[in-house]
Amino acid sequence: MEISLKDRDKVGVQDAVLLEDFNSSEVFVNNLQKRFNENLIYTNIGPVLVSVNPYKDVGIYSSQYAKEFHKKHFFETTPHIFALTDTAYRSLIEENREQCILISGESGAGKTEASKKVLQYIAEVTGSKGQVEKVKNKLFQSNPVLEAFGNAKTSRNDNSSRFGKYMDVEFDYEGNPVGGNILNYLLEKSRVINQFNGERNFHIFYQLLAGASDTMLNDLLLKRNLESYYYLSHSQKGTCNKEKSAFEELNKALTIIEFTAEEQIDIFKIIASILHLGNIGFVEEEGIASVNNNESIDAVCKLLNCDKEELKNALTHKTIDAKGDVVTSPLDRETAIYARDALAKAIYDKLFTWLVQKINSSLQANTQRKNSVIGILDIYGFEIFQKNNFEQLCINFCNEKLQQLFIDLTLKQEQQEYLKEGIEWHNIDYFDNKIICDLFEMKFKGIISIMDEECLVPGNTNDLTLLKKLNKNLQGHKHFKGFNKMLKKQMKFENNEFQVIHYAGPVVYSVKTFIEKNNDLLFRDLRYAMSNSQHSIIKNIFPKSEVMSMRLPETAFTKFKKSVNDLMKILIDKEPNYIRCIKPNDDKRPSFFDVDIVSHQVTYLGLMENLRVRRAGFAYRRSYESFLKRYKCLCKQTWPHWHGNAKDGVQQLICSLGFENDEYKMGKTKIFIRYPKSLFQTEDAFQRKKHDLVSVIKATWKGY
Ligand code: AOV
Ligand code: MG
Repeated sequence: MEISLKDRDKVGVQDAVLLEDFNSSEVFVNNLQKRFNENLIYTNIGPVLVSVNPYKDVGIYSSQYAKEFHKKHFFETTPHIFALTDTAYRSLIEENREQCILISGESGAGKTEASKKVLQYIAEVTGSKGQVEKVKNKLFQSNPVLEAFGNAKTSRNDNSSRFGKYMDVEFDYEGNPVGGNILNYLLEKSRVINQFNGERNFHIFYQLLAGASDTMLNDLLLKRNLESYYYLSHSQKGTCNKEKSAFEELNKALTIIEFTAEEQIDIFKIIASILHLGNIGFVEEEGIASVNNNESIDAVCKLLNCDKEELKNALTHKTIDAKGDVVTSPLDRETAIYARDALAKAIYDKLFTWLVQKINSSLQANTQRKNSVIGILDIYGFEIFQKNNFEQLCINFCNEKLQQLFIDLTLKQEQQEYLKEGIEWHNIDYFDNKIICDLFEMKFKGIISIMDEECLVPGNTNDLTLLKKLNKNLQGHKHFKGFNKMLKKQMKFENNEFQVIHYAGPVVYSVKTFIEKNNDLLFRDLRYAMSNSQHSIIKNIFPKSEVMSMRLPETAFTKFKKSVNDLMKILIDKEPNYIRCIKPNDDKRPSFFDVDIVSHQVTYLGLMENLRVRRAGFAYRRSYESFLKRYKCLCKQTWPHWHGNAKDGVQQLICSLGFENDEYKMGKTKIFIRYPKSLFQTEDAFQRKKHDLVSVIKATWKGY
């Protein structure tokens, strides 16, 4: 690890724990910027890796490059995603400690690319025997499939993942990948029916229209132009060549993952049926809607193999079962459109989950043994926009839980290391965000419970009654602020807004559409019609048992909370490795570092808190052997050779360097140095000595 004065001025320090002023985010960001300007996109905070998206090829991911990291100690290499992956992989193989790699950051910060680099590194350093190669291939090919169906162009990222993903890679006792499993979270299904200006629907729609042969399009009753489809007509137009080759790649990937030819065609039939569904229009007479376009509904029924009259009826009626009394009533035009869109979203969402399940069964390891795993989490980071809604509340709740996990695991790890090294442990002063997690999760009184109650209890509830209830119940909570006149003046609140003070800072949410989104309702008539379909996937994803069930369906937030809590259970048993991704500017521009934009993310990623937790203990630790090897020339007793054990050698060295007692601690195998200053002084002395030694050698050579 080179940390000479010259280097520090020019390229910053490669581990932020070595910054003199670890409380200043300005100093931290400045250090990132120095490194970024030198194309050094990675920086550590102890074991946490911070990555700044270069938006250009910086030439650091070749096979050759990967080899340089293999079997090197973390301290011997520069910060890199390969170094982090190697550490995780070796802890798994050599010490049998299960690992997870947690990647977070804003949209466009480089999370998905990072997760691919992790897989790439694993592929580089593991075997290539028949079965192993096949599994690796499938793991790689799951990406184009999930990206086709789960990614879209947004204003922030041309290839934005609109779902969260956790992937386990399973290894056998030799350390080779033998299987995998993927969990998906919260697909942004509203994108299917509507997109913001300049954004697009999921890639698959464009890929299909551009890439399918004429015969296939004919079979799917589709035309090639996007304008023909209501669900695509608002979106930004794409370039065809890219879509065409992506479609070819997708088909190859589906085949490698062992989707049969029929399954592939059935998937595309569903995608086509969604486009046709969007084109179904309604007319209204005396408040009663009817379908006005037979061509589209015919197409949907043909593709999904379902009964036309049944679907027509289901799109325009609503049946309620009120304590045994079954009542069917007609819908008005607005509600019929709502029902149609809800169906399109539900079909797409369920198709996506079905795809993930199919990939999982293909990735299932071919063995009875319990394999050890490395989990990779690529999930939306903390979000704060001009307008924050239900989706941001879910995402930010998830980030609170991940922060809680971070605190638990990092402190636990630190504590364990101190214990192992026989060093006295002092409690670290840090902000514990449990209080915010509780604000969400408390029984009866938490945000999620209150929302559920307002959704599930029949009666005249709406977004504003929900807000009232939140205000009433959570008034006085340190991390919740509801609307009131005084706050309105102070904080420019609207009367449909509330604020949560998250660990990363305050966020104002608008309750508009909360009830609708949390209810996530698909009328029973439509569920029933789908469950009667003869299409092999549709009847599978709309099982009869679910339609018949009298139980109230779970709300969207409660479902999400459960899946997040399940994820926490998976992660808590693993050793965490963190990658925090940052985007340098909002314009996807290479070589441009916008200090304000980066500072904002440093705050919301909780990086200063990361640094503080890490620095509350010892800034720097190193094994006696490597410390002695590097610095032994600074002490007469240890130079050029030290014949005793390394620990005694380091003790000699430290004494002769004049370290004060509170500056360091001697562990069983490592020296722990509290302040970076002590280390830098040592390092600078070393650099001077090296310079002197080289001069002496040069002078001696000249003398010859
Ligand atoms: P995200 O996953 O964090 O956003 P991506 O991983 O998709 O972001 O990265 C966005 C784009 O940034 C990529 O398409 C690349 O062009 C570029 N990029 C990212 N990492 C690198 C890198 N290491 N080197 C060069 N270019 C890179 V989102 O899924 O939207 O939350 O929702
Ligand atoms: Mg992504």
